[in-house]
Amino acid sequence: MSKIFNIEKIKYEGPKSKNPLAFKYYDKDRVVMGKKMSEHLPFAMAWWHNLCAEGTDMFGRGVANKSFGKEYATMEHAKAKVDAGFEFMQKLGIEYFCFHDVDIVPEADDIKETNRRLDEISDYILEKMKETGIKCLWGTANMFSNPRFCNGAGSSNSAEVFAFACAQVKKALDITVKLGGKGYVFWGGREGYETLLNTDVKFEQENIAKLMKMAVKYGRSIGFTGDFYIEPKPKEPMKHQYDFDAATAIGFLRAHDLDKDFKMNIEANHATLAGHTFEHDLRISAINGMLGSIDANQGDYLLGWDTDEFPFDVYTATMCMYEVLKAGGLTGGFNFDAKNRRPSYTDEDMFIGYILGMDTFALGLIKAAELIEDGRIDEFKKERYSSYFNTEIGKKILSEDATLQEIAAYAEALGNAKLPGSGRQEMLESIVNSVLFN
Ligand code: XUL
Ligand code: CO
Repeated sequence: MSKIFNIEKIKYEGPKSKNPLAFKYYDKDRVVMGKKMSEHLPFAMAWWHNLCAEGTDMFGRGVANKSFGKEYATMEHAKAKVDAGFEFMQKLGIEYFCFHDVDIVPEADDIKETNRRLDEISDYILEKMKETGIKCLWGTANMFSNPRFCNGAGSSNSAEVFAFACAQVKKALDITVKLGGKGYVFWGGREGYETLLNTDVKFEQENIAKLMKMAVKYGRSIGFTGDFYIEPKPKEPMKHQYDFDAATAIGFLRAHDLDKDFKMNIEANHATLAGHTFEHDLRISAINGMLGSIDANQGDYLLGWDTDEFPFDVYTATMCMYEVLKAGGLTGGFNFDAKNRRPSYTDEDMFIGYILGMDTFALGLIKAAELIEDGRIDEFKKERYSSYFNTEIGKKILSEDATLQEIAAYAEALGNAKLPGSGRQEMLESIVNSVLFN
């Protein structure tokens, strides 16, 4: 193994360990509800945050050094990132990675040269994948950084820019297929608007659907059998983004006949920006048969933007894993779309961030399984709707031939209704606490 990071392989040492460079809960072979933790939790490294982002923000330049000993924006640097990334994943026991096209090579002025670089680097990545057994979870095209995408990609007002979006999606699909990626993501980075005064929403949405349809057709023609994903986000960078949340994205996919090829990639911090909980968007995806993959991170309730923090909140991770277990698992995985805080700029911090994230989800998995095995929440929920199954009027309502008049006549004959059973929210919350902190 190369030696870019002066850090040993991270081991499981158990909850009592005080070693910051050890897992406290993620014990990959531990069996939970009949499956190994590593099977429940296919973790992925996000190329962009981990190997590219240096902590630049609106007020200051980077603090972390991600040169890995090479000159930035060169192919030597791109290869050093591959070396660093694979060493990092091996040392943490992470089996997957996710990438944007421009995370893996510096973008050239001419797209033909960018594509040549992508061919070169993907050969190099493929070698590393064969050597290590590490796989690609999903790929995507970054269609939000280049100034040409200032008005969006598929939603751009410029037909020429739309053509460049097609070229990028085509190449990103080629590379994803070459690397055996399980999925392909569309995060509509600038697919939205700043003001309705200059925007034809219907036209823009139809064009996005057109781009996605062409991508599906092309992807299937080159042998991509995985899922396409929409990653909903309500705002940032645009004031309003079209893939606002899971419900909106699912409606869009159905309206454009794309729902057979697409699923959701739900990001925790995007759900909270939309005014939902993470588990809400997971549930909405799951009940529509569209829970595909997860971008595992967390936001900050005091800040109104996408802070992409490493997940630390065990309550939320437990609720997430409860949804995932109930849905029978993910077809995708858990991609840490997360970055260290700007002042945490050392190599050690990179590892500690992933250890925190992996441990938080491992703990969430253990606790969600306990909640399910405890059974009180499921039992309560079942009982709560029981009047539909154990009363005549309930059965009538659920029957195929129910009519409004007949059911209304039942209510009129009764004159008044009893209050529905108590929601017992506090009791349920107390069950969650007792399972979490037994
Ligand atoms: C941005 C975001 C992206 C997508 C991939 O908020 O989440 O990094 O995950 O384009
Ligand atoms: Co994301």
